[in-house]
Amino acid sequence: MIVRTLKDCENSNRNIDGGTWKSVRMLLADDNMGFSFHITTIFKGTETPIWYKNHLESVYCMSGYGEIETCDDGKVYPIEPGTLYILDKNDKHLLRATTEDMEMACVFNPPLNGKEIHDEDGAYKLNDETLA
Ligand code: 9YT
Repeated sequence: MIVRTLKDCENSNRNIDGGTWKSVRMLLADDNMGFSFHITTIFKGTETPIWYKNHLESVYCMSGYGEIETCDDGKVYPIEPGTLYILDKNDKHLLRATTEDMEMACVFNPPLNGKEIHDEDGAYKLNDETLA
C-alpha cells in the first residue's frame, strides 16, 4: 500500500515544468502498477502540440475550460469540468486552455518514469529518465 498527497508531490521532484503546462506525477513506473497517474495544469491562453506515439493517455478535466483538436481531421472538441478524452489511437492533437487554467487528471500506459518532457514531435520517449 502506498499513500501520497498532491501537496507532498508538488513540493518534490515529481513536479515537472513543461512550459505551457506543469505536471505533478503522483504515481510512476517504479510503483509497478502498469500505468502512471498525474495531476496536470494546462496554462490559460496556451496551445500545446502533443503526439504520444509511444503511450496511450486518458485525461479527465476537473476544472477550467479549453478544447482539443485532432490533427488528422481538424475536429475540435470542447473541454469543460467533467470531460474525459481518451487518446485510444495515439491521436496527434493540439490542446488549448482558453478562459482558465485547466486542471486535469491524466493516466498513461505504459507508465512514465518521471522526468519526461515533450520531444520535437510532442511525444515522450520510452525508457526516458527516472526521477533522481
Ligand atoms: C494533458 C496532457 O497530456 N498534458 C501534458 C502533460 C502530461 N499530462 C504529463 O506529462 O503529465
